[in-house]
Amino acid sequence: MKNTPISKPKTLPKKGLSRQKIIKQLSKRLGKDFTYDSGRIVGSMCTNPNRFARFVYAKYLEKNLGDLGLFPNTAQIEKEAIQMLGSLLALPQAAGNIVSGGTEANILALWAARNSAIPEKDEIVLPETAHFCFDKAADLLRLKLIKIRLNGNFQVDCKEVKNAINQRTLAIVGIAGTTDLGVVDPIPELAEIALANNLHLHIDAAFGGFVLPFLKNNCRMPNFDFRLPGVSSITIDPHKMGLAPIPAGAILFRNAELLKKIQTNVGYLAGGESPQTMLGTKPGASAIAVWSVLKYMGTKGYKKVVRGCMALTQRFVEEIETIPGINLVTKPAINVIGIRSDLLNIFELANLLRRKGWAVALFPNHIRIVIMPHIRPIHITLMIRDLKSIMRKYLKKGR
Ligand code: 0PR
Repeated sequence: MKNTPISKPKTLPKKGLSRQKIIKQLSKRLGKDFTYDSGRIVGSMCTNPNRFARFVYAKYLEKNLGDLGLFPNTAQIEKEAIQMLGSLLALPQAAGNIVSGGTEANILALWAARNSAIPEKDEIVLPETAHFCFDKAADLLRLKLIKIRLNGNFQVDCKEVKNAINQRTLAIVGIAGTTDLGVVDPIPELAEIALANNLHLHIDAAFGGFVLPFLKNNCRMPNFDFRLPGVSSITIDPHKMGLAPIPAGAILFRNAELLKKIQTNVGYLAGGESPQTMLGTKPGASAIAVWSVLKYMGTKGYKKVVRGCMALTQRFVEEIETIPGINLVTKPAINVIGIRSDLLNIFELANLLRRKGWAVALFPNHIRIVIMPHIRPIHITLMIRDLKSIMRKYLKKGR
């Protein structure tokens, strides 16, 4: 944004330009954006979409999941994509939709929870680390967010969750892979609280959903999915670690009744009833690309990707621990790393890294690094070299 020169508003050209001219303009201008291939995007939760998924996406651009009468087979593909994601989350018969991303999925989850409860219930109990899309959801749905502080492990404090529950509580949210540090909340405990209080428990696994099931020590990790009877819905984003092209999120509900709570049946379209949720016209290509990338990668493929990211995460972490002046916020559970400093202001550190060409994410007290599949060992080597040089210079100056 900073680099965009102030220019006159553009008007629609009278005569269309040639393709060649347009492509030239686009390459010149868009070529200045960051690219995943460069390895310089080290703070984002997205990555280069899988090449085959891109091909499939481009092939089926005309498909519209807003008109199921015209595209019943696309609807079936979407359903199967949800079933495959359901099988990953221990409930192949889950109901749900491929949507535009985690934001839409989380909004749909709270919308369904609200429509399933009595009107007096309007409070959502959630960790203070919840993604800002929950603030949007609360605003849209006129819900009140009760943000709960964290325990010493950066997870939501379950005692505080219990204390916050009252007659107006509508739902609880737990996060499997927080935006800031990739932390997994104590979801089995949240599930028990939800069951005991008859509340909807929504799990935001937008990022962690495609990581946690594929970790080496996965069997030793607490469950976060539909294996826990208290879990009512889960967000999982194929356009993050699932390698699908943007836009692709998914919302999964334990049963079709929950999904029905937010469906509108459009009756006037060819082929009769067409159930829709938030969107009307909806990209079928996204759902088809998700279906394809799931089939193409299989659990074996995702395991390989996740384990590759985790090996690099481990290497990065070990290197960070040797650099004077900076520390890890906490030992990362997944491929999201928080770096903090007691010496150097974190904004300054982020700026210095940005000046060296690294696009990191900046939180109030730490820098977030996400080791996505486009990060190669050489990128780790280069980033560590720059971090060392920044800290060396700073420590020298300070003395
Ligand atoms: N839930 C969690 C846990 C998330 O981390 C995010 C996004 C969402 C929901 C919302 O997902 P959508 O952005 O798909 O609607 N987390 C990323 C973040 O805030 C989004 C992102 C991704 C931002 C790539 C920048 C970027 O380059 O970091």
